Amino acid sequence: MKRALITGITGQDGSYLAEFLLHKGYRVFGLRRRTSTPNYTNIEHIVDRIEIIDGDLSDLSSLIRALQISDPDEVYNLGAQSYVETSWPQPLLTSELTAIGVTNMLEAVRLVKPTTRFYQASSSEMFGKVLETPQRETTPFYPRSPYGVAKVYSHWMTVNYRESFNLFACSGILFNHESPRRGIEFVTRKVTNAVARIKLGLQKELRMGNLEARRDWGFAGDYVQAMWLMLQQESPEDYVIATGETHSVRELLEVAFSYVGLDYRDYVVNDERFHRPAEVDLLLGDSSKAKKQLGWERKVGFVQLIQMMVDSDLQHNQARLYGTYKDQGYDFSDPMVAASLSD
Ligand code: NDP
Ligand code: GDR
Repeated sequence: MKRALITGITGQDGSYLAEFLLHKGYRVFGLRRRTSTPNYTNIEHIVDRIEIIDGDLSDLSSLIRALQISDPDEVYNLGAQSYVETSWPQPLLTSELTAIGVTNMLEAVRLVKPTTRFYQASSSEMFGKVLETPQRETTPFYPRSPYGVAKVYSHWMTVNYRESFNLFACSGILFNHESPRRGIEFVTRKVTNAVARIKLGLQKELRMGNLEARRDWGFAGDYVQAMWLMLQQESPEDYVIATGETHSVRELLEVAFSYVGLDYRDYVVNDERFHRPAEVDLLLGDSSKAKKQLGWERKVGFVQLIQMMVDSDLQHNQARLYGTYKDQGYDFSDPMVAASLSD
């Protein structure tokens, strides 16, 4: 039985990857940082099948301990301060976790078990102000946020540990990938959640930033398979993982609102607070290397992805609404009540 240690297990990708590895028969260990209230929403359905180890990317000794306990064949380093917008007001924390945290993890692997295969979650944000379109493995980096800068550092540290210490270390340069488990502040989930709430009468408007930014959006469930494939190769390399399609935030709004029969122009309000000090205008990835060498291809398309997320947010918000009505004493066994609330 192969053993894997995942950092960022409670996040979007960590939860999909854990499911994927369990399905492959792995023994899965997950590093989680202590929080005052447990944050297991994404993993509650599998938490009894994974082994949780307390630790923090900023604490090398806790990572060494996690490596000793899990004794992994593969480490997937997904933990990070991953929200680009937060990286401006909190640049030092972002550097501490998203940059130095990776060196801590690489050091822990080198010191405890250097034969471990290591995956680093690199990002299309490293391309930033793009110097070539579509972006591929050889496109130069020009990050546009403290987050992007931190990811460039950690990307090159991973390459450096591969070349200096002969670690089997790979960086996956993943373009935006989303799912119903996406954090609520990221643009896709912010939109699909608002669409559901507006449809259900829980929200009146949606305040947004730059609608012209373009992203290459894929489904997280497809992308975690690519992470695993990278660690199954004969030699460690870096790969771009993307759909090869780009859409604007405005197109995202059109798809999400029209799915429930609404026009986004009736609800969206421009709000300066959501405009960034420096923007990444256009991302479009070329993942032909991954297709050729890993045999990887995305399965879920853009419209299908957004509709899946709207459906899921409708369900969540409806359940919450029903809960509220229940607390107020509504009788759901009465078909008239159920029908009036489900419209
Ligand atoms: P999430 O924000 O959903 O998850 C981040 C995870 O990191 C959470 O489990 C979080 O724990 C954990 N974490 C944060 N700080 C620490 C810390 N100090 N010590 C240990 N764990 C910590 O991100 P995603 O799942 O979307 O992304 C996974 C990785 O991939 C990240 O590194 C991200 O930067 C990168 N990436 C993501 C892309 C995307 O489109 N999703 C694209 C390219 C790269 P907690 O729950 O406690 O906050
Ligand atoms: P991004 O994702 O910064 O690409 O980073 P995000 O969804 O936050 O933004 C995408 C684009 O949408 C524009 N935008 C808004 N964004 C947010 N969050 N809220 C808004 O109201 C809004 N209005 C417009 C943004 O300006 C931006 O252009 C994600 C993260 O997962 C990173 O960790 C990862 O590395 C990259 O994707 C690839």
